[in-house]
Amino acid sequence: MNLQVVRGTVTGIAYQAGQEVMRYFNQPHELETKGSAFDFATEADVASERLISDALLAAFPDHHLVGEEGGGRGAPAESAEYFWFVDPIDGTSNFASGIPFFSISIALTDRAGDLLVGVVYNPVAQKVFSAERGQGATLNGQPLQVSGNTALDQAMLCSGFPYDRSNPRYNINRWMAFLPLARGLRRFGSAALELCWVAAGRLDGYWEGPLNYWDYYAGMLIVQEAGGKVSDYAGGKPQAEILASNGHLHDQMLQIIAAAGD
Ligand code: 2AM
Ligand code: CA
Repeated sequence: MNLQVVRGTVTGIAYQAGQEVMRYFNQPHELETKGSAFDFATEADVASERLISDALLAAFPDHHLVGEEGGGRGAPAESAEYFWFVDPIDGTSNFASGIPFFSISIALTDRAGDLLVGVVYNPVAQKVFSAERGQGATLNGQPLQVSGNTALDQAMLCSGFPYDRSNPRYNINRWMAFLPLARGLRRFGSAALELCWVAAGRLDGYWEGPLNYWDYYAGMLIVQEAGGKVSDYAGGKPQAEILASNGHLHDQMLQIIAAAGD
């Protein structure tokens, strides 16, 4: 498979999905809750996933597709060699509130789970972030590079809070630990785009969890290909909890996370 061609195909599909999503933005929404009142999808999430999965499976019928709003399409997961992870709107809560910070996130892995291609599209700003394993990351075609910042007191950091409210302190201790140490802390509400902002050097570090594969796979490859580092909260392979940084601040951030607790 020619990953450069795949990257171009996926970029086109993400762009089309972005146009579809923008037709729904700032319109009244029907919210369909999924588990809890804070976890929901709009009709735009469903329409976007349908557009993306139809287009991806038309181009790659032998692949399996995992999507936030249903997924499970394409070749059976047991036999497929390649897997797509699709978040049709990352930042749904922003989207539903008319806040212009959300994205479309699409990643390709092989059977072993190694990331091959990642595309994140911000349809409001018309910015497409993409990466291909070993070939670097770009923003609208221009190469991306993480920041060179080595000082935490000069760092702009970012995090997020989960939908699951069963633990009311969730992530507050980490937030409190970084607050006096960093130049700034932000919470924007789209994991995929926040990872891209680490890749672009706007943010020096970002942590959040739990996240799903479709939230972070594309952004994770974009950070790595921009020269940054991505791990779980213990420095290992990311699962549900993600620490992404410019690399220089990674160990220091791991220590602070380990000491802080939830
Ligand atoms: P979503 O908008 O696609 O649902 C917000 O902090 C970011 O985290 C968004 O990327 C959101 O994705 C994701 N997110 C928030 N809570 C989550 C949870 N409990 N599980 C998975 N992803 C979550
Ligand atoms: Ca989503």
